[in-house]
Amino acid sequence: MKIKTVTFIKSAAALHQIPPENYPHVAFAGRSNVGKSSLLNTLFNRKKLVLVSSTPGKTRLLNFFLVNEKIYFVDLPGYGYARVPHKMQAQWQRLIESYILKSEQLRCVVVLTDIRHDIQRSDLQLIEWLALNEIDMIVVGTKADKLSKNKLNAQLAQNRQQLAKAGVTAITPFSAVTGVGKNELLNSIDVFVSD
Ligand SMILES: Nc1nc2c(ncn2[C@@H]2O[C@H](COP(=O)(O)OP(=O)(O)O)[C@@H](O)[C@H]2O)c(=O)[nH]1
Ligand SMILES: [Mg+2]
Repeated sequence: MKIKTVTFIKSAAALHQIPPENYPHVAFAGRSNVGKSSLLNTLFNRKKLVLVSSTPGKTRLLNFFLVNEKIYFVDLPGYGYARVPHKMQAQWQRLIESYILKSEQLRCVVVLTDIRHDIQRSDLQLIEWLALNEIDMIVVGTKADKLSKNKLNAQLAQNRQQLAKAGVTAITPFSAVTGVGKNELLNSIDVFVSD
């Protein structure tokens, strides 16, 4: 798919604030600082539509971007902030979980992991939870430009092994700096939103 237009529509702090139109949704999830805002800006061909935050944990809302006037890209709050109180974490988690489980518009969740490392426990928890609930997902390894080709391939093999245990067969390397993986990701998304 090609992204021709994108408009920020609104932020939702509760399920009843989610835009009501009957458009398919694609949600983006990842730990804080994984590069989610940068990835979205890259997909959108916009430098600053999505705030690249130097203060992890600031976005606590579901942000809705209308793409090509017919698909919602949903920027979910990042998870795993060290500095956020447990109670708040639980509250965000409830909102995200109920959105993912209850939304009739959600077609798939794009899960972002940092390609420089093994897949973290919190990432695996999310991936296993999505698999358990039969939610389709696309796993992306961000910041691919930060590894040499050899290291990237080694880490991809390692990550694929980890993901296989959760029944996931693919991970797409992505870089907001070089644009690698952009078209592949958009094509994967297209499979879920066009029917
Ligand atoms: N080298 C490199 N840095 C990135 C990439 N994506 C994000 N970053 C950097 O990682 C930090 C966090 O990025 P951000 O998009 O705000 O992450 P978010 O918290 O998941 O939304 C910022 O300093 C970005 O410039 C990437 O693909 N390559
Ligand atoms: Mg962000």
